[in-house]
Amino acid sequence: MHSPSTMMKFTSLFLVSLLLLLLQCISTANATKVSHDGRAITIDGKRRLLICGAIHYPRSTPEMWPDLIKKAKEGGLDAIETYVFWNAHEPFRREYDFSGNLDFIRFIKTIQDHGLYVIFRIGPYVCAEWNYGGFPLWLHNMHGIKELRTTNSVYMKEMQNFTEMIVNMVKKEKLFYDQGGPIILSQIENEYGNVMTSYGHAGKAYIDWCAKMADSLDIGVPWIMCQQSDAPEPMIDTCNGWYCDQFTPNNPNSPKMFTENWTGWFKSWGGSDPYRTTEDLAYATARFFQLGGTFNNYYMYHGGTNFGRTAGGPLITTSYDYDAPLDEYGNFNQPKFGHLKELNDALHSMEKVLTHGNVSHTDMGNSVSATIYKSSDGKSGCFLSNTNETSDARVSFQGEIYDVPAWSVSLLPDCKNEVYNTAKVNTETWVTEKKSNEAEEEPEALKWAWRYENIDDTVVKGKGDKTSTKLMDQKAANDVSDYLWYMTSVNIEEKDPIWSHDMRLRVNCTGQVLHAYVNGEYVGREFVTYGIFHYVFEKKIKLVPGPNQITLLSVTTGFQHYGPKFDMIENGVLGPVEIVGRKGDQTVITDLSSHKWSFKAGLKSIDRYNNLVKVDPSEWKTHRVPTNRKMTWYKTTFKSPRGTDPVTLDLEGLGKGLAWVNGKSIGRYWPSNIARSNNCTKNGCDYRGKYDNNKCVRACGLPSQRWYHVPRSFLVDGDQNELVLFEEFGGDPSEVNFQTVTVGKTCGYAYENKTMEVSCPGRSITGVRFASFGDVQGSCGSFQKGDCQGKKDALAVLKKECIGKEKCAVAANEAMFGSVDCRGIKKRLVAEVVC
Ligand SMILES: *[C@@H]1O[C@H](CO)[C@@H](O)[C@H](O)[C@H]1NC(C)=O
Ligand SMILES: *[C@@H]1O[C@H](CO)[C@@H](O)[C@H](O)[C@H]1NC(C)=O
Ligand SMILES: *[C@@H]1O[C@H](CO)[C@@H](O)[C@H](O)[C@H]1NC(C)=O
Ligand SMILES: *[C@@H]1O[C@H](CO)[C@@H](O)[C@H](O)[C@H]1NC(C)=O
Ligand SMILES: *[C@@H]1O[C@H](CO)[C@@H](O)[C@H](O)[C@H]1NC(C)=O
Ligand SMILES: *[C@@H]1O[C@H](CO)[C@@H](O)[C@H](O)[C@H]1NC(C)=O
Ligand SMILES: *[C@H]1O[C@H](CO)[C@@H](O)[C@H](O)[C@H]1NC(C)=O
Repeated sequence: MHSPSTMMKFTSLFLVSLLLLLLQCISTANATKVSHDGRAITIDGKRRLLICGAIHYPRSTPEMWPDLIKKAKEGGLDAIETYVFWNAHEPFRREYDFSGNLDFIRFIKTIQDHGLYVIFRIGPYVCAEWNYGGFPLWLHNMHGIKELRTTNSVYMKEMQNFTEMIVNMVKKEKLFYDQGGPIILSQIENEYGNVMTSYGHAGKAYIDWCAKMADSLDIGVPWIMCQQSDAPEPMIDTCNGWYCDQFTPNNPNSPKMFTENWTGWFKSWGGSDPYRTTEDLAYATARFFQLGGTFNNYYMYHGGTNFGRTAGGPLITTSYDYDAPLDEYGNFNQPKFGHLKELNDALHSMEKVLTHGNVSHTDMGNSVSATIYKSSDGKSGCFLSNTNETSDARVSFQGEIYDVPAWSVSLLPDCKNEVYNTAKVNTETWVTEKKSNEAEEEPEALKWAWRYENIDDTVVKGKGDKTSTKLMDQKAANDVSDYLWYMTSVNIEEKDPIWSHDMRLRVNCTGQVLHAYVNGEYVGREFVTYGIFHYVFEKKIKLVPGPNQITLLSVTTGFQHYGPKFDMIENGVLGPVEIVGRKGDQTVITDLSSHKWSFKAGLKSIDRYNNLVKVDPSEWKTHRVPTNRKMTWYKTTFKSPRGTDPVTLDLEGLGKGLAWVNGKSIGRYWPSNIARSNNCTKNGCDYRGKYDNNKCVRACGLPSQRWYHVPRSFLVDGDQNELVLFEEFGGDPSEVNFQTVTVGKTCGYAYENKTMEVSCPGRSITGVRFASFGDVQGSCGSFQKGDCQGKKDALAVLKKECIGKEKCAVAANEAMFGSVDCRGIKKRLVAEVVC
């Protein structure tokens, strides 16, 4: 007989085991918390419309992350996407770094804290305009490795080792979705489909192995492979590009996903500044969803900065702004941010019908079409698109009239009211400006100390730490520095046939910059032109009878990061290296390529981690600061600019080199590299018609990059901040100064019956330069009144409503601005205000 108490115990035991059983069932179901069908990614069994944005953690700082992510959430994103950067984490084999801005676990947790998901693209080949595509150089140099990204067992072992370690780190912190974390998708390899054929049969075998290996890691969320039209199951094939509306995944069970929707483009040394219009980016995104897409990733959402030596090659600038919705400094890039926010919000309001509804398309002629999504609960959502590049359309749809401008898409979430059109921008345009250091009333010029880099060992003595009779690919030096010295000695006598009064040194160069010295004397330098990958250096030299010391300094600005077998592309001085003698019209050539060469990587004052080596303070001189001296160090102290606006360093006047603030590398600089391209579009860029990276460019004839981001967290309060520059080419530091980046003026727009907003973040509106309600012409900075405008004085209305406020919202209607008939032309309220 059981006593009541045992009975109770029994019952509770029974209940507990029932509960455990139940929990077990649930956790089995949890194994597929994130899954997908042919329509969409599903989370907890629900189809989702997901809008993501790329933010690469090493391109900002942990102090910037919360603000960037908060803004991304405000912009209507569901998820942040990032790559993992192998060469940053494992710069030397089995020597790891996850500190500071490499603390990707902290990055993921910050995203989690803001309630967003994470798309975790491990790669570990990442492209990303990142040095060597993210591969560590030691990998390339390992015994038994020839090519990367193919069925090479040494490579595969290392790739698996790193991938597995990263996955384990993530699992340990319980960051995958089925562990309660924010990561809903992961990626293996990257855009391999673009290059696979160049690997022959091995290519397919390799990508199948990648899929198996990834799958075996058992991460509980789906894996994706972008640009991989034959992605083996269960990998999901996704699309990267300017437009993905025509993309269909290879498996009917895979949803249509746009993993890289390029929001702009990167910049190159010697190139001008490419940008992508807001209207066209919104158009590409809206078209993608109109035609069945359910997952979009804006690449980049925040581009940021290539600190240190992380920029890709051969010529990627330190700024990786990308014309993204958040600019390099983390500020809103308006109108792009606001216009996409409205689009993202409109799309989210249609989530259910877009992921469940039946689709029908109606061709309305002249490239106009209507798409209707209808779900079983009677709800519907519609798109009207006009893909004609020149002709605006006025269409009748379900009894209503709609204006659909050329190359635009309208969203009608209830199939009746147009809440959004990609070409009708209602977001203000911010014009940022740089202000000089406000720390002092009248900023004094910076006081410089200077010293030379001691290069006697290489240019005079020719002392290296490695010798060979073969010229060396700069990658063989394990990427410990931008600088690699090539040294040889040539014995020459006056009786030699080569001897003449017109002798030249000729070097076939594959690196980005070459400096040459003969017998300790500088001969000259040359650098690669944007768009051309190698050049021939040829300069007159003076030799002496007997031994002559020839020293070449090859400088990289980042190793190749993309292309078929990009990892094999050589960089540096690979020959021929020749001495060319001329006697009358006779030319005699001595080839030095297979001489005995010695090599030395790096400079004395920079260690292999790109940190500054401590030098005796007495080496720094303060008198007669030289200008136009190459291989020169400059140092100064400065006051941290007041306030919280982002800080930038104006390096106008300098040549090329590297910069550190308080010991932290802010990257390579090269303000003397001027964009020669005459491709700049006068009067702005027409958003209509297919975009590519040459279509819209600005800043022709200007330095590719004059300003360099100094994150606030690199600075200390007060005047004890230190800036150190290594000037490789020679320059004049007297104009160097720190500035803050703020919004200088803003232009607001609103079509009739909408609300115009203008704002001066952190300060107040001080003036109104232009205001009109009617058919305004021109663009921000050059507005002109049209033929018709409201009867009231728009300027006076704006001044009254806005001056003294940080933000003001004004209704664009006749009640406010007076009646006016613009005979069919859509009226707009347009204003330009000063912050
Ligand atoms: C990676 O390789 C090292 C040996 O070089 C080994 O100790 C380590 O366990 C490996 N890591 C993984 C995740 O396989
Ligand atoms: C675009 O519109 C113009 C003018 O109506 C027309 O001539 C042209 O054929 C259209 N193009 C396309 C691709 O529909
Ligand atoms: C969607 O299409 C299917 C197959 O054609 C049909 O059975 C279903 O009734 C449709 N649903 C709606 C809401 O139209
Ligand atoms: C110069 O270098 C380039 C790139 O490495 C190579 O293609 C070319 O053949 C070289 N020129 C000569 C004359 O060897
Ligand atoms: C200029 O534009 C053309 C085509 O639009 C392109 O082929 C070329 O590469 C561009 N040149 C530069 C320097 O960007
Ligand atoms: C704006 O609202 C007014 C008053 O409701 C209306 O008469 C007018 O047609 C509207 N204009 C537009 C473009 O919607
Ligand atoms: C996304 O947009 C970029 C341009 O911003 C474009 O190059 C890219 O092809 C688009 N992605 C796809 C998958 O089409």
